[in-house]
Amino acid sequence: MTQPDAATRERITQALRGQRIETPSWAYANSGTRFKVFPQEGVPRNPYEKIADAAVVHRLTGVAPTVALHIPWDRVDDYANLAGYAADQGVALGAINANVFQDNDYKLGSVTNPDPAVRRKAIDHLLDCVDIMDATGSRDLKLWFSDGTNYPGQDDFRARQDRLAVALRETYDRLGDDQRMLLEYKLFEPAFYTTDVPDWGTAYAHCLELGPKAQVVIDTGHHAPGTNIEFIVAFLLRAGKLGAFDFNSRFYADDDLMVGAADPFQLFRIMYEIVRGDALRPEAGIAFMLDQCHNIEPKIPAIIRSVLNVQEATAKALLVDADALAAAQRAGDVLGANAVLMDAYHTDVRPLLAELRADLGLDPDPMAAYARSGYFEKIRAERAGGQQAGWGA
Ligand code: RM4
Ligand code: MN
Repeated sequence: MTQPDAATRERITQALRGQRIETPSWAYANSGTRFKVFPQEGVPRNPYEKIADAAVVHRLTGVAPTVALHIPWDRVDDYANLAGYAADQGVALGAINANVFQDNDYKLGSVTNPDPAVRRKAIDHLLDCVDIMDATGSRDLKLWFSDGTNYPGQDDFRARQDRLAVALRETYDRLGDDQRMLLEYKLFEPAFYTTDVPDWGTAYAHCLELGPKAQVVIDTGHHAPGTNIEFIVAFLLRAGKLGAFDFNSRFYADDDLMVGAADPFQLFRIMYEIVRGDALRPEAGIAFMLDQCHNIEPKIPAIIRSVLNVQEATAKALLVDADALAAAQRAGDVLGANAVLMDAYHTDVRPLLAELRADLGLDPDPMAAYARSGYFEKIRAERAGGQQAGWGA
């Protein structure tokens, strides 16, 4: 396919200008596998420094104006002050991610734990997170539960679903009018036999029961190999129950690698369903978030690259000739319809994106701009000493 004509370019750049991608505070911090965490130089030592890094990503890409927090990793005394600092840096605080998976009490689960005292503690944390949202002005509470069992007979599936429903209901009822609950699912890990919210169907059923403020989050790394994620996107969008993405890519399990690295074609197919459902506009209410860990690669450039990967997949999805595709589908032209999609996918959108950035007053090449900026040299010097942030702080 040749480069798109002027009218198409205008339509696409218009849509891309409005695109918003949220970066996760924890991606700026140290992370690793269960075998080893390799610390990096210049890593933030507190939530303020994570936000400073996120602001650099936004300044260079122009499309990453919010940063998600994880509680307690990003606990501070004064959340309004943190929000004010973010605003000074040119970004805002995004989703609040609850964490009920890192306390000794949660060995047998958090909100589905057989012990009512542990369940109470877990629910109280979820309610605390809503208090934090009130202070930060965040719209979304993101819930991921590691709850599940390792052995047949270990606990009662049905009782655990009941406990989950009770916890979700209490939290849901605490939400303000403009706040939402985003329920994430994950096939397995750390529980290996059953997980209490293992798939989109389970998350969807709970969200449906809860009401309009509850929606499903699709973390792209949380499926069995070969799962057709774009079908899930289409289904949930049609049902009005898709709330957000946690983007990342995976070769094997929940690898949390850079989105678009393992399978850019899958990312394109996902973004095509978003465009097809007219859900790219921020007003459509879908939060496009990254949920990644940069264990061996430098973190800020990896996050910039990830944002660019989402942008490229989106540009290609926007390039799909909707009329030609619909005509081929109506005519039962299998090969023709497939060719329309593949033409868009094979188009090199990098020149168009470079032009768009120039139009927005940005450097056309954010990766090169970051390398030239001297920011890494600055944080390497400034952040020597102290305790680097990671999955425990
Ligand atoms: C989970 C899930 C959550 C993320 C944590 C760190 O697997 O993806 O979204 O916050 O990991
Ligand atoms: Mn996730």
